[in-house]
Order: sequence, then structure tokens, then C-alpha cells
Amino acid sequence: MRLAVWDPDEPFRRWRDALVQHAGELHLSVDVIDAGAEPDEQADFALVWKPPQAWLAGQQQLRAVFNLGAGVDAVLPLMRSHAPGVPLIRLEDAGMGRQMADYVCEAVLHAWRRMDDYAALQAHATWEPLVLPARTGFHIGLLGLGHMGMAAARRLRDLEFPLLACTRSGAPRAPGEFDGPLYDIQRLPEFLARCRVLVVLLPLTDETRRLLDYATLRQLPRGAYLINAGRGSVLDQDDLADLVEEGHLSGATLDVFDPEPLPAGHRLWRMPRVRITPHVAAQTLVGPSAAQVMHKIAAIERGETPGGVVDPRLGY
Ligand code: NDP
Ligand code: OXD
Repeated sequence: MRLAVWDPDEPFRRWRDALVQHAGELHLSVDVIDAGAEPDEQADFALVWKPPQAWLAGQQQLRAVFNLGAGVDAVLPLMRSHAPGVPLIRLEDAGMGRQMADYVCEAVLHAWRRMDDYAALQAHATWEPLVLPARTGFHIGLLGLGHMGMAAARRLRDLEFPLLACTRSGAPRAPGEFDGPLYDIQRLPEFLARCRVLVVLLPLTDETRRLLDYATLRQLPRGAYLINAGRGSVLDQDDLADLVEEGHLSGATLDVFDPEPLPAGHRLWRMPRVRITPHVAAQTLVGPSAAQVMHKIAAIERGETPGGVVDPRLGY
């Protein structure tokens, strides 16, 4: 059985060593994808982040493709055109949830403790204690409550903020896992109207692309704060910048952009109430990801369907 790996950001040997370590009973050879190889270099499984199109098109015996991340928006179009019918399987947490919870909690506390207001006062050497909003009324809304959203929700619950969430289905993935109000996407305006902080942890799909434009973001209460660590194209960056400039939004912490990197000339870079990180909220960890992929290959070998199989119609 052959597993082919394509990760432009990580030395191949790190993946090979980790995959071999977790192979257990599986007899697997692990190879790096060679974009120029003869078409007869066939693989049974692939572990990829945006693989070369020509390589994917030449594969005839793939049983599954594993995406080296949670979001599949970059690889799904390639799968549709070059490997239709081959299951695409995404990472489920694999150590990213903890990182995402750190990222989101830091940004929520930054907003709650009014750190942007203090930065503005500091710029004028002004010593002025500000009123701290009551924690019990500081509602945090999670738009997207999958692996990333739930990891953030669990940690925010420990911080005792009141939580609410909105998802496509409005149904919890596991009974009792989220005890706040849960809205389906048809009730987005009602949900937004209650959020002091909006945390966006959505996948990029046909339905979520530009979901958050000026009119939609305007439904947040005046002074609300926005955190986006899902995908940049889920919101309209210029509309967001307008709403911060107009004071309707008090600020934003943004990890994802359209395009990436965010162009140097974009005004978001120069807005004091906007904090920018370069898509680092939760990074793929080689060890836990290799363990998860091997676990899923073992499940496929037993004839089972592993978790994380992407529904191509929904796009996530
Ligand atoms: P999941 O698939 O586990 O969860 C996705 C969530 O989004 C679900 O709650 C789903 O609803 C909801 N959703 C999907 N479509 C819609 C819609 N049209 N309207 C409202 N809600 C919707 O994904 P993860 O939590 O693992 O990851 C989410 C995204 O986070 C990834 O796709 C990726 O883009 C991003 N990400 C970013 C990282 C970073 O470093 N910045 C790192 C990791 C992930 P339902 O429950 O009904 O299915
Ligand atoms: C992911 C990401 O989707 O890193 O995993 O953005």
C-alpha cells in the first residue's frame, strides 16, 4: 500500500517519520509526491495540502485523499475536477482546537478589557480608568460550532462568558455538548443582534462566501467586536473596514484574509482597532495529524467509514 505526501511547508522526512511511527500493523510505504513522475507512480492514499493538479489527474487507484488541514476550500475544486468520487477526508481537530481556543480567548479578553481604548488613551499619555462591561451581559456569539468552534466554546465557558451559537443546521453535533442558545443560519439576524463579540469559525463554501457583508455585519449591536479565524472570503473586508471606521464595530482581530497575504496597501493594516495575524490561529501539527490519518486508514482497511469525510455538496 502506498501513501503519497505533498506538503510544501514541512520537510517530507518529518511526515514520513511520524506516519511510520503510527503505522501499527499497516504495511505502508510513504513517499513524497513527485510532480514530474511517470503516470505509473500510483498511490492508494494521499496526504496533501493543495496538491499539483497533474499529479492528481494521473492517479487511478486512490482510495482516499487526506487534507492536511480542517478547511478543504483549496483542495475541493481540484478533487471535483480531477478525482471525482474519491473521498476527501479532513483533519478533525488533531491538536488545532487547543490553539484555536487560545487565539479566540485572547481576542475576547482583549475586547472585553477594552484594550484598544486603553491603547488610544496611551497614545495621548492619558491615565483614565474605563468602565468594564459586566461579564454576565457580554455575550459571545460563535458563528460555526464544529471542531474549532466547540474548542473555543469550551474554553470561553471556563471564562464564564455567556455563549450563543449559529450553525447551518442549528443542531448540536453531540447531545448536550453546547448548553447556550443555538440558532440555525435562517435566524442569523436574530443571532447577530445579541452578540457583543462575533467569533467566525466557518468553512468557506458556496453558502458562506461573502456571508458577512455591510448589511449583515450592521445587524451586530453598535460597539460589537469581530474575530475571524475561519476563512477570509466569508466576510467582505472593505465593508468590515467601513464599519470599524464608522464606529459601528469597536474593532476586529483577523487571522484570515482574501487574498493571503493581505496586500501591503490594504487599509486594514493601518487601522489601530484592527489586529492582524498571518493565518496562524491554529496550525497543523505533524504528530497528532499523522496519528489521526493512520487511525483513519486503519478504519478504511477494516471496511469502516472514518470521521471527517467531506460532503462535496455542502463543501465541508
Ligand atoms: P467543522 O466542519 O467541524 O465545523 C464547521 C461549522 O460551520 C459547523 O458548525 C457547521 O454547521 C458550520 N457551517 C457550515 N456551513 C455553514 C453555513 N452556511 N452557515 C452557518 N454555519 C455553517 O469545521 P472546523 O470547526 O474543524 O473548522 C472550521 C473552519 O475553520 C475550517 O473550515 C477552516 O476554514 C477554519 N480553520 C482555520 C484555521 C486557522 O488557523 N485560521 C485552522 C483550522 C481551521 P453544522 O454544525 O450545521 O454542520
Ligand atoms: C486549516 C487551516 O484549515 O490551517 O486547517 O486554516
